[in-house]
Amino acid sequence: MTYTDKTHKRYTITSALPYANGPVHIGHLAGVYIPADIYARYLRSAGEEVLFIGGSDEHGVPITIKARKEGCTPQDIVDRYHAIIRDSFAELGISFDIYSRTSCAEHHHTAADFFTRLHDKGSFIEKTSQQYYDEEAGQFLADRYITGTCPHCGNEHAYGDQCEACGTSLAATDLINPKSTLSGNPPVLRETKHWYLPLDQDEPWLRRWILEGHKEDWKSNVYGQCKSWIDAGLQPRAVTRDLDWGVKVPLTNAEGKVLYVWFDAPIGYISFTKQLKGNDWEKWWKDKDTKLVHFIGKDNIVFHCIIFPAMLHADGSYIMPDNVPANEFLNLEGDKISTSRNWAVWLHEYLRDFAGKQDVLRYTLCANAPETKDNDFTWRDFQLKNNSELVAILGNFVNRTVVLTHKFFDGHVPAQGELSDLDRETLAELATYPERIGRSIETYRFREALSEMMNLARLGNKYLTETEPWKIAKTDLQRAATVLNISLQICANLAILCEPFLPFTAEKLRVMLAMEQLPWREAGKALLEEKHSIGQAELLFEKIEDAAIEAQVARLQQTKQQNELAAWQPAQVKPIVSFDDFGRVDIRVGTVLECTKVPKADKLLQFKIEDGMGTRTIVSGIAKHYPDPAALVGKQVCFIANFAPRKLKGVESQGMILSAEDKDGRLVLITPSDMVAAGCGVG
Ligand code: B3M
Ligand code: ZN
Repeated sequence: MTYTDKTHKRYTITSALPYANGPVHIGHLAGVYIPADIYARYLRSAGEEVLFIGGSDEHGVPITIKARKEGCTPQDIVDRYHAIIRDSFAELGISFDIYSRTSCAEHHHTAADFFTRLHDKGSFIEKTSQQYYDEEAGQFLADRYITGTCPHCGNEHAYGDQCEACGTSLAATDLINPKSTLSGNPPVLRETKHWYLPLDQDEPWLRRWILEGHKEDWKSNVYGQCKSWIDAGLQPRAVTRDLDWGVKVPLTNAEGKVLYVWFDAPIGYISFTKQLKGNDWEKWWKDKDTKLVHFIGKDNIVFHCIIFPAMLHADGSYIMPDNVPANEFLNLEGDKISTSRNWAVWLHEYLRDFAGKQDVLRYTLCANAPETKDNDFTWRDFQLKNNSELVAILGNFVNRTVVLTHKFFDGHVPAQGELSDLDRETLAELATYPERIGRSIETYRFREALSEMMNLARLGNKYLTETEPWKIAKTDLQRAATVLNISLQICANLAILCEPFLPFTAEKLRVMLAMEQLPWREAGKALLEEKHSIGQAELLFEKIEDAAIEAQVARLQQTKQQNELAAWQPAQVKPIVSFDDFGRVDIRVGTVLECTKVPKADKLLQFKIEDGMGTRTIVSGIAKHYPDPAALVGKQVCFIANFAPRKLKGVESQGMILSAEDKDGRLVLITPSDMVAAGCGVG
């Protein structure tokens, strides 16, 4: 039973298949998996027939590039990351009915058969064209094997299939100054044959289906992207590639060719259904009474709204997605999440550092989900959401109710006596929540749904504060009984209504209240019978201390520094100087006789140097880098002997000591590699 949709019998829910070239991070979770899981859990609770599909995308150039970098096979890469991704999803409670992978045999068959069917129907055009080839690597340069400047936005690191800066999908030949990522060389053009989906022919029905049919119910970001694609005029799109990793093109004249990863990956949704449902798979994909919903990030919109539907349409026997609730992007501490710069919170690391706190992450990411615009995750906000919402509102309400029930009624649900106006109003308000939350979820407004759920806990807290059962129990135990009965009913309702968002908390609540898992339709009313005996109070959430947050912030700080160092480039070379000009600078070696800090100057060291003719004093700004100046005594340094003397903090400096400035700003003294006579020249 749902509130907004009476026409569908069952729901096929897909979530984008993450590339198995790295672990998943909070951006993936907030954008795709948390909302999809909330939707699936809610519909199951509402008694609907649900199939929730996930799996790893194990083909494509991102995988082969990673394998090449690490000197292992693509299979090694996908085996490693598939396991990490699958296990971390399971630990976070993402309730897939199946989590499979596109390198498995069933998927290869299904994708190859799909291609063959379209090929036999004449749905493709075959075209020979000139494509980029790397002569040194001996290979065609598909997709990410080629980079260059985006002709639309000028981004110099656009890929052969897409510019990530402006989101435009590209053909490799569109790139300005193309370069092979294999050899770094400019590529040459070579002839090769490929199969194309003639998307230009799909325009009329796509216009009717999306632009006329889904103006109201698709999110405006999704609708807008589709409209600009269609309005710009769709082009035929190659669905094969010259690569050796992927699903082999099932034709005899196609040696060395595989299906384009974006052709085979969405078919994964279908092949995984087959793995799970056997012969019964078709109703999930072909019955008009099935509602198909794709959860994705905004960079996948064109593939799920135009290309995959065009493939399904060409086959002719499939249903179309009813909705594609794509999210925008989540940033981390104000910066774009980036796998290559390690600017991310990785799920498997979170689960290690915050063991048992899955629901805190689920809560924070849903509350901050980038539903209508890009959004930011910060560790401080994560701490605040835990401490002042989960602990202070939801946890506190449940804890007070359960503890008081034990204290005054021996852990038994007390009887509801005569109701006051406040009781009646509170119960009436409680009754409105299941529909309020349900409608928000059904219309993909998960943040709103979550905040409604918390409003019910707020209602409970307010009710306790106004009725003060801990005081009243001393004079009017019957009144306290009514209040705690109503509070317990709110707790029991929360156990149902928080489950899609916070499944681990829902489970704890059920144990605490000694209740079964009840369906959504039961919510809104009294659920616990008088005299029912509840379990012991247990804290639903614990405070997160500053130290835990500071450790995470420090790790990110360190990552930022590492990235800055990695991006470091030496300064430009200064204008040419002549031999004579250089000869005017008199550089010599001296031996350090004394070295001390200059009082009241935290940057300066004062050296007494033996220069072969006598001694001289030189002041140098390297104190921060040499905290133990006495240790320099006896070392040899290079200095400019004819540097104009100058006063520093009252000390006359008679020369300049040479040091190198490292890329992190650290100063290192220049020392001859062997002892030499003090005063000898350097040149
Ligand atoms: N692997 C792209 C991505 O992770 C891709 C999604 C496939 S869904 C069929 O952004
Ligand atoms: Zn661009």
